[in-house]
Amino acid sequence: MKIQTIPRFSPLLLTLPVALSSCSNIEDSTQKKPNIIIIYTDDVGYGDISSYGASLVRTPGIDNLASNGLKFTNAYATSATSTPSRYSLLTGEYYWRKPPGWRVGDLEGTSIAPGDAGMIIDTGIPTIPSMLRDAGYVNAVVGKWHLGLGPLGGPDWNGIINPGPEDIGFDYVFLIPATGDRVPCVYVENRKVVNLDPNDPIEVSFNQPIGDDTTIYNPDVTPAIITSYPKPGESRISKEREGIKMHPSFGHDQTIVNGIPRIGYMTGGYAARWRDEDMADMITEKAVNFIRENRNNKFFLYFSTHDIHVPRVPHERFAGQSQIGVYGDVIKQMDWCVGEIMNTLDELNLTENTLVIFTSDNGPVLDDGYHDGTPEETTGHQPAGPYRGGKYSAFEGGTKIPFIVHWPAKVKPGISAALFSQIDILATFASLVGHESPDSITYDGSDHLPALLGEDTEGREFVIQQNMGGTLSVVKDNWKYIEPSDGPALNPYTTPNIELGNYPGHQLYNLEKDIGEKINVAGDNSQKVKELSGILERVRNRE
Ligand code: NG6
Ligand code: CA
Repeated sequence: MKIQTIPRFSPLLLTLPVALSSCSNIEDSTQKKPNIIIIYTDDVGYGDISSYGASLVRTPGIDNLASNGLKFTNAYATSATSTPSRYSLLTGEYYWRKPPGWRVGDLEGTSIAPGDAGMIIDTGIPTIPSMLRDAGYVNAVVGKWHLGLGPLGGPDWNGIINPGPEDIGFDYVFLIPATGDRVPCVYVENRKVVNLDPNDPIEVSFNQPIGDDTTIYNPDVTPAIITSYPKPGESRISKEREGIKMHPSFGHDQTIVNGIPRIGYMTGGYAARWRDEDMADMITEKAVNFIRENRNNKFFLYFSTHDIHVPRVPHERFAGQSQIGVYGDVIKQMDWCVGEIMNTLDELNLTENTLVIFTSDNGPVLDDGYHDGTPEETTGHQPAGPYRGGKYSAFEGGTKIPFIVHWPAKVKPGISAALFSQIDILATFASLVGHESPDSITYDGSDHLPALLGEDTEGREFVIQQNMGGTLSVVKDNWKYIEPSDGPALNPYTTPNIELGNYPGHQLYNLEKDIGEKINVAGDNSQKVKELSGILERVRNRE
């Protein structure tokens, strides 16, 4: 593993006359800039963290961040699903601006990327890592990516993966390429699949079964009719036959890896396949190593956990440890990852001047395609806190997420009700590191550094949210407007079926009186409807 250890400076800085005083000024300001870590969790809801109200599962590592940092109670992801939220986080641009099919193929439109999507972020646009690289930072992404790799149709998994996160400013890259429930179930490190045996190449398809192996999960022929994944020279009776660990409830029935059926077809690459139980340890180790190796640099780490997405397969030491089943076990595991990152900072004396943001890509879901006992075992737990809906939804549960800022040198502990959106993180970081025009680095995001630091208690004027089907909502002054949509009311693939918030007429909710979005008051407030729908139209048309 090769890690860039020398910070890169922008050409502008390199051409400055090397007067001693200006040189030391630059060094001084570089010294004061914080290291930055974004811990981006998957499907963690507002109510999944004990400092946000969870009582049946404890999250001491995250609670420690909350009690010594700034806990936001009005922060939002831009979307109720992963790919759009991640795109907006890194680029400061709303993903719904992309035309349907943008680099992901025809079917998925601007929503959740399939496992063979091409690299979704244009390598020419400003991103958090490219901007920070210009400011002298060394950047790493470790964990879930889900923003496509390679050209449209996916990369050559057996070759050099190009383009990838390296082409938008990341110096060290260790990826779960898409999601834990999609093939290929392998890690990618610095443009290559880890542990790939060239004699056992990987093939991936999202259209049809491929290879000689029968990889379709068939519940009528349990444990499975799978005969795949022999290593060269091994018999065709593989480990995959040994036992099915989890049965699908919807989809997730195409290829079995590590006893777990997944979305998509895959053959080969047997030695490279991950063991889900080790995933949290694996990515934490890579993140910790990056921090250690860059202790003397300014660094940015985008640490993106698999937890608490499905399949929920905790390491053996977390299995059965919570009182709300495997859902709570993976929350505890995620909390452990956070603790390990913070312990490493403490040990290296870096905590004081490291800005850590803990947040999530979208709201929570119980059964998201596997029978893992979650709907039954989480009785009494409210994953979305007081909010309606969850992952996929236009209601608040879809995008209102935990958001904690921890930076002892600069941010006073407390609670902030400022309205904040992940769309602003790029511009806000640009401001933080002294970029000359942070507000114009992206069109959609803007500099809200004072809110991030707790100095501005109001935050942005309004927040825009996207649900799974692309329906947009806007929150302003405690009013919530959801635009009319012909989309389905419920997500049939989840149990319980999550309310998507789609409805053919206007929806308006008074969040101050009705936090659970129960009473649609659009009929009595036509002026408000006009104001908020007008904001949506203006933002949509870039006016
Ligand atoms: C859905 C999957 C769900 C999950 C989601 C992506 C089915 C029925 N559902 O299509 O299991 O993978 O995509 O989640 O296949 S996200 O958090 O990455 O957006
Ligand atoms: Ca997610």
